[in-house]
Amino acid sequence: MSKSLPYSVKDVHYDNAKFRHRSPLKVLSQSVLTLGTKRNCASCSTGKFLILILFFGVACLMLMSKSPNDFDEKGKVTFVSGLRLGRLLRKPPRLPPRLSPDEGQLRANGSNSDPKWAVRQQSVKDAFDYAWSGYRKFAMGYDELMPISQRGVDGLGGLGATVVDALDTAMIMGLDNIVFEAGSWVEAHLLERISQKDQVNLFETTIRVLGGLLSAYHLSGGEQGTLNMTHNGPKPDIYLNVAKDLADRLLSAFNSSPTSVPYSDVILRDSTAHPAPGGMSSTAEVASVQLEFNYLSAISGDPKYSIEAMKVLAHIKTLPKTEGLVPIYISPQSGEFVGENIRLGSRGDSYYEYLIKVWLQQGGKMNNNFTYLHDMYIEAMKGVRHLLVRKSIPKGLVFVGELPYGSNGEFSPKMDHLVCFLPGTLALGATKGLTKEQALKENLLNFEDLENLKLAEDLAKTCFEMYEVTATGLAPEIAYFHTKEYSEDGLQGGNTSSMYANDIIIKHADRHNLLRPETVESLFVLYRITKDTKYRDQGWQIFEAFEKHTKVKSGGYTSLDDVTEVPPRRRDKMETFFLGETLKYLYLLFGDDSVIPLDKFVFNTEAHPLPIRHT
Ligand code: DMJ
Repeated sequence: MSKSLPYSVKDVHYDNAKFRHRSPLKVLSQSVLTLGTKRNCASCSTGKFLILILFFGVACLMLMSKSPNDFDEKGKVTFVSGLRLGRLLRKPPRLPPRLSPDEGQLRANGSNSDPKWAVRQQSVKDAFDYAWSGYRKFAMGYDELMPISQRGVDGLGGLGATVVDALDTAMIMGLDNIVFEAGSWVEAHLLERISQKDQVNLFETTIRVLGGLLSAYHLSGGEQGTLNMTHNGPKPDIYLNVAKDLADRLLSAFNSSPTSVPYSDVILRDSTAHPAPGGMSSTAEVASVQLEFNYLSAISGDPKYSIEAMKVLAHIKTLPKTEGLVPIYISPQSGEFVGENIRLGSRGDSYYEYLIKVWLQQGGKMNNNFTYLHDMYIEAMKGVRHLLVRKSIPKGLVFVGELPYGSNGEFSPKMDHLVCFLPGTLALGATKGLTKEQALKENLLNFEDLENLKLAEDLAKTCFEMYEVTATGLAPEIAYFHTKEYSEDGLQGGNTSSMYANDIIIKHADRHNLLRPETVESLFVLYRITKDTKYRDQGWQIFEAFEKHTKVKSGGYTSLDDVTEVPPRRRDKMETFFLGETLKYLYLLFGDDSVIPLDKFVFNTEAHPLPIRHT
């Protein structure tokens, strides 16, 4: 194992001492001391006289001056000198760190007013329209479009997953015709499908179909029309009824298991459930259904969904962990983690995402029933910084690796594209959806938050470079990073003109791109939080690469086999998350911050926004 210093020690750029506020009393006593030591004057009579005058003046100020804060509860001004003295002696609050120079610049740019972003946002909307038209033409009602073969395929159990995943994106984009088509399909077919279909995966069905229905409910005016982004398609209650029917069947995954860890698969038609073939459930899967089940309980008035889902997190809280990090498998039979494989890529990722998002969903307060989730998240992120974060050579990209054999085994410098959700989650967890500027101004960021925010920005850069480094400008599914301990002869990032070509290693088996959203998701969150327009520029570059290499002439967009060659070999699949997530995040990235604000909504792991409960 590498002996290099952990990220948190090596890369702290925040010197908290420089933000510390000094009290007037401290200033005075320090001045006296300085006077005494430097000029040896305190013993002479003039010196003593000056000090006396100084003390007298300060005492007068304390007794006589008043400020707008000196009001009692009834609005009367108070003149209790003890209070003022107390205030002077009290440990002063830490002043917000000074903004980095580029932030002043960012404000001056007024990036939201630049019309080019409206034009770019329209291009994303056109791309969504194009993707939907291809799907509707060749695959309406199937889970996914195979754009090259021009037909549909049911890869997710046959619930028309693209229709439901795409629905709220169409609402957000104001594409009323698509809302009408997708909504009408849901109303006409989905209940029947749910009652007839066989096996589905609990997690995939929850995040894509249930999550999509719940967002559609909210955005179409559910909850007494608190928000209504569309006037087309069915009434909100239609979505709610379908969601309840689906969730009632999915609950069998929880009820059939002997522990609070649910089985991974459900047979919809008879509401039975069983474990995955190997017997294990994925940690990310069982811990990433809570946002959806909680919201369903809130709007249906039936607590059973939330109760079952939250039992999983309460149970995981009691299990042993490695600095907050958990193995990627968990047994529904024993309720214990299985194996030692720790990673933030597949099967691990959204466990960490939901810890902080469920806490935020429940109002983001300390000292309530959900605080344990925040604590678990903070501990896990410390663990990530200590055990999983390294820098590549020669150019020093910060990346998150894996511990396939636990913390005593060898470190693997492998990073799935899936890990690129992490920059966004880290930034969100740090500011709780406020802008960085606002959070700094209000002195809301503690040391952990600042470290996590810094890591978020570093990792977002790495995720972007995973695109920038290839010949197509699109990221591979998995990248390895060149370190002192690890290199692979004959393999590098693909594009020799990139300054990171030697830092990033792309193996032959990992060169595909599935139109995944994680990097643009993080660019969107980081843009909203930092207001740094570089995230928009990067998002635009990625969008252009999708347009250039994945658009299919006859309709839709396709996954690729190899991002390192031009033209790239193509696969024949348009994943549902391209419409549900990738294009939604790009659209929001180029648009106005007031649309789905991050302090009022949490996005589930499939990018379906659910409102935060403000109680
Ligand atoms: C999505 O289905 C979800 O984001 C999930 O959490 C992981 N990956 C895919 C998209 O890449």
